[in-house]
Amino acid sequence: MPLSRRRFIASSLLLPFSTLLPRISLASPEVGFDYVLTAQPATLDISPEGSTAGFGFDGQFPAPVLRAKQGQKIRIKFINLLKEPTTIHWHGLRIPIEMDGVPFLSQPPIKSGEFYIYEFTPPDAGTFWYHPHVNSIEQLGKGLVGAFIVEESDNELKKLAFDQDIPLLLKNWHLDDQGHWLPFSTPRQSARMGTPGRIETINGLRAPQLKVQAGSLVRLRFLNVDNTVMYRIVMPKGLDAKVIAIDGNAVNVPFSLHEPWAMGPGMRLDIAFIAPSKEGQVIDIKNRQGKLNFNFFTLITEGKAAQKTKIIPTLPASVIPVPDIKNAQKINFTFEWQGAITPADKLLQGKHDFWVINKRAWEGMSRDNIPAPLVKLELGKSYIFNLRNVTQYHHPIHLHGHTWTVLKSNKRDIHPQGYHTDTVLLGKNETVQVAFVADNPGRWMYHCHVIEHMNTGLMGFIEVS
Ligand SMILES: [Cu+2]
Repeated sequence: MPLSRRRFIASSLLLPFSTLLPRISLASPEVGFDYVLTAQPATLDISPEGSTAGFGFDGQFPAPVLRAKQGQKIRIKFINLLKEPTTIHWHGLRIPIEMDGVPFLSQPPIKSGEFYIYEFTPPDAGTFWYHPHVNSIEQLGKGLVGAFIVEESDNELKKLAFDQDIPLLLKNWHLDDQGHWLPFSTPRQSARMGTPGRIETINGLRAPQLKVQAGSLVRLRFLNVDNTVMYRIVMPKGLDAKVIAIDGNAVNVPFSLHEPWAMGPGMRLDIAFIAPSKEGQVIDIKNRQGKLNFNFFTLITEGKAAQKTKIIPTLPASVIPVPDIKNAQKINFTFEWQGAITPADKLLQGKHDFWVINKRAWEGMSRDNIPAPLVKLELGKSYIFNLRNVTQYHHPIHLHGHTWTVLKSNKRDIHPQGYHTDTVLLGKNETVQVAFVADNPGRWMYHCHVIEHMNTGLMGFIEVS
């Protein structure tokens, strides 16, 4: 496996911490794959007073950080060692429908003991992630979430000259202090903001202290892999930190964060900064909850700064197709609440439809029963989606297989103008306009990434042909 080996060496130079090391999967000595990956039961050490039987990719949390190269094919043999069917969806990647990992729509569910070969060429460099699209509440909730990094070309990487590249998986676990699972979902909460977990972690650690080299150029890749929780990232004043990418896509001009940055489930944020040049400096990264900032994790500088002065680079420009705004067809989508909360405080059992897209709740699907798409789009044409949230709750709306250009909102200025995303966060009563070229043929899931909302109606698919 020459490719994996090379990747391992290159990456380990960037990541000096054992908890952050990408682990190359070697479940079996197979040739011809960049990764061999399993989903399997795992023992999780998240709670302070006891461990937990959960799930893990390769039986571990955090999951292996998978690294691909922009424009280069990657082959992953994925083996299902769970006792139930699963798949992997590669969130944010513009890849063919057969590789999208949605059961029935893009592939048969992978049964227990079976494998599936995922093989694709990622067109965009950036921070993406991977997770099942089967029994999502439990499979994601119990630990099947991981970072998928598409690296820039070697030439570009050299120019960017990051000294450290640190993926940060943000996840809130439905666990008590003794390690017992708590309900992932209750009807009462599903019909509102969703059911939050109790234990907050970064890469599976509670309020960790991470070391960074003094004076080094650091790339932090925040990934909200939680089922429910919204994070608002606050960078410390006095640190020269800049946003270089939003939801996996490079921004044209890196910018400083003056306000907390809201990240709903599924969203990502890349921040670059130059670490203070003195040893032992403490950098607190905070999460805003309500009106207060809480410590999320701490970076501590170590070692001696190199002589050379660093600058924060701009990532290579996005290659997302540019929509033809003037001739684009406009389509309205209204995300709405439709009541019917019975029984109010019992565990979620049976099917509840609390949410609708254009008056329709997702009915679920099987091999022999695939519902109609929300809309059919013409391959190659440009579209403007008018995303209307007429509820009192936030919804991070995610489209598979395509990347949107964000045009405007009725509530806020869009900054940066025309940024790209696969998951747009709609605030309460907010309407956001996004545009894109429907250039990827297939049936693409289109849903809220608050998993409970998606499970209780806020899901559908679009067909591009
Ligand atoms: Cu939602």
